This record gives sequence, structure tokens and C-alpha cells, in this order.
Amino acid sequence: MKVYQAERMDEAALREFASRPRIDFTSILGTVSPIVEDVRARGDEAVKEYTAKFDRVQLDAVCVPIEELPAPQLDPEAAAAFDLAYANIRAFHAAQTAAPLEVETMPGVRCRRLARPIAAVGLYVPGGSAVLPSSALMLSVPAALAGCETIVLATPPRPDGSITPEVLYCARKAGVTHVLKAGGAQAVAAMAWGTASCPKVDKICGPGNQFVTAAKMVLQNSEAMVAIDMPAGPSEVMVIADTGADPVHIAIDLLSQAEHGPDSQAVLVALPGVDVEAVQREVERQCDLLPRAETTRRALAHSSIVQVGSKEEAAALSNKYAPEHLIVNCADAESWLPLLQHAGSVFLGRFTPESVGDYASGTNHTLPTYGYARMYSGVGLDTFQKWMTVQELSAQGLQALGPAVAKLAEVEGLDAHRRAVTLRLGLSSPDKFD
Ligand code: HSO
Ligand code: ZN
Repeated sequence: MKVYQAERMDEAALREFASRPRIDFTSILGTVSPIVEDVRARGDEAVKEYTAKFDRVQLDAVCVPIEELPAPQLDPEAAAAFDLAYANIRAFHAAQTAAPLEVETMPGVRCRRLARPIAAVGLYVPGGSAVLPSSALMLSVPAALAGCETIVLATPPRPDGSITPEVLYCARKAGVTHVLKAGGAQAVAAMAWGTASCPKVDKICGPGNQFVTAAKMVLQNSEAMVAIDMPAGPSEVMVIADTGADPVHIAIDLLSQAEHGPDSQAVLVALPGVDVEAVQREVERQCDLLPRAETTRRALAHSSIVQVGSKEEAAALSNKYAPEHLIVNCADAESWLPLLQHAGSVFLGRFTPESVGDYASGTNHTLPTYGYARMYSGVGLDTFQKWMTVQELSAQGLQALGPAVAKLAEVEGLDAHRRAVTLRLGLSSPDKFD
């Protein structure tokens, strides 16, 4: 890991530090767009062909109602751990239900805002080097709580065409309605267009590789009428540590991010007095012990340590970087919160590794990467809802508000608008234009 001194970083160096490796989507789009069009035209047949080509699996059924899949057999300890994670994720997301909003903006003018579920959603759960059943929980629990009627979970099948039992266990428990046995651009396209076996969805959520992200981007701007959650890039963590933080713990938190993939980012912000060399030694030592040492080491090659002079400097650096995950391994961690503006999810104190949020504290692990924590939130209950506003005026309400509305309509030269008010108030004649 490269070591920098914040005080020696000028504006350009800071910008460089906060920027993520660029993803060149142009060549990826060239691969993805024909797949998206082919799935639109040929539906399930195209999905089967791409799954045979890319995943080397011959599918008989592409998308199936979940009750048609055999109940998965799980080791009881794993099932109990998933059950606990489910309970915490459910509790935290259920509490996000917003009370209906009602305001009487002036006497007799009542305005409301009500949440309504998105009717059909598609959840993408990646396969690849690590299958992440926890992502199935993180997406399907809020979707089900929001009241989505159709919840399609897409995930690449295993070589025998089956779905990873842990993913299926989580999907069943949370209330997924359909399982699409496909991954990549073809899965995203199937959900966006709909096929004979796969319901068409209104929104697609969940992380994926560059092909998945590119397909979501293409489809969002197509005739498919589909929304997507947020741009997804490689996963990342920033750890802010003070002298009281144990180098063993700092190192393993960095490594737990690095093991996700070779493009993962791990950044340590070291406050004065932190033994940076001890951390580096620990990172090296513990990395060698990991089964995924190879991948982890590649991620570490572009990860960094920044030494800062103060708490304020650390917070400013973090806000500039806008990390997906921010661990504050400091005494009095709570006092940092008012300084923190841009982070997907924050882990406060000595006993809060990122792992707890990745799996089971209750918060969602589908978070904005790539610096998008500046303007996006992670997945929550509201990811699967939209708001509907309502207004209702009494006769007195229209009497009070109507003249202003009529005037505004006159200003805009929209006379039907004006007369919709004045006719009701008896100020215009229905038989002639006035
Ligand atoms: N840290 C990942 C989520 C995850 N970790 C799943 C383990 N399993 C992205 O936030
Ligand atoms: Zn993780």
C-alpha cells in the first residue's frame, strides 16, 4: 500500500486520490447492446443460448415461479445465521415505513403524500468468484416489505442448472416470487423486456459486473420503460484510525474489502501517532493467511494509506473521497458523525467491522460506490416505492385559492385552466368565453 502525507497533497493530488479507476463503457456497450436487442426479439430462446455460451449451462426453464423450485437443504447453523440476518434486516427496513404526510397549506386546501410500491421489480444477485446469498436478502427483504407484487430474482445458475441453495433459501424466506436462472446482460434484458417465462419488471436493482451495469444503463435509456437503482462500481472501504486502534483490526478490515475482487479499493486514513508500519506488516502477514490471498493482493496493489494531521483533515479527506463504507475506528467515534457528509454506510467504534453491515446488523449492503455516495443513497425501503401526491379542496378552499390560480393561468395564456376554476366559482359563464 502506498503511503501519502495529506499535508503534502495539493488540490490536484487530492482530486487524483478521490478519483476511481475509469471504466471504459464504450467497448462494453458494443458487446452488450446486441445481446439486449436479441433478448428483446427472441426472449427465452436468446437467454438460453447466451447462458449456454457464457455460463456453459443448458437451461430447460429460464424463469420459474419460486414455489416450483425444490426447498433447499441448508446446514442448520447456516440457516440460523441467515434467519438472524433476515430478522435484523427486516426490523431495520420495516421501520423505514414513512408515516403518510398531510399538510393543510391554507384553510380548505389539503395536500398529502402517500407511498406506493413499484409493482414489479428485478433483483440481480451476482455469481462469479464468490456467490453472495447475503445480497439476495439485502434486495428482497425491502422489496417484499415495500409491497412489490412481482419480485424476480436473477442469478447465474450453477453448472448443473440449479440455483445456489443459500440464495434460494434467502429468496424464499424474503418473499421473492420468480427466479430467473441467468446472469449477465441477458438476465437484465429479460427482466427489462419480459419474456414468455419472465415477467417484465419496472425497476432493476442490485450490483453486478461491468456487463450487468452496462445493460442496466442501455435499458434505462431504451423503450423498455425500466428504472435502475444506481451506477455500480468496484466495492471500497475507508478506515479512519486513531492511536487506540489495534493494527491487527485495522489490517483485517482493509483486507475484508480487498478480498472482494482485484479492483476493490481499501484506504486507511491514519491520525497522528498511528503506527503505519505495524499496520502494513499486519496487512502483509494476514493477507498470506487468506484463501483468497491472490485476489486480495491485487487489490492491495492500488490501495493506499494517507497520514493526516487532525480529525478535521481526516473528515475532509473522507468527504472528498465519499467512500461506500467508512469505518471510524476511533475513540469517541460518535463525535465524528457531525463532520461526515458523504459515505454510503458508516461503522462507528472499535467493535464495528464492515462485515457486520455486510451481513447482519440490519443496514443494507447495497451501497453507492465510485464516489456516488455524494448524491445517491444505498438501497432501502424507498428504493422499491414511489410517492403519490393527493390534494383535495373544500368549497371554501377553492374560493380562497381559485383567484390566484385563475390569474396564473391567465399569465400563461391557458384559458381552459383558468375556466376550470372560474366556472366552479361561478365567475365565468359556461356558454361563452369570458
Ligand atoms: N461488501 C460488499 C457486500 C458483501 N460483503 C456481501 C460480503 N458479502 C459490498 O458492499
Ligand atoms: Zn463485503
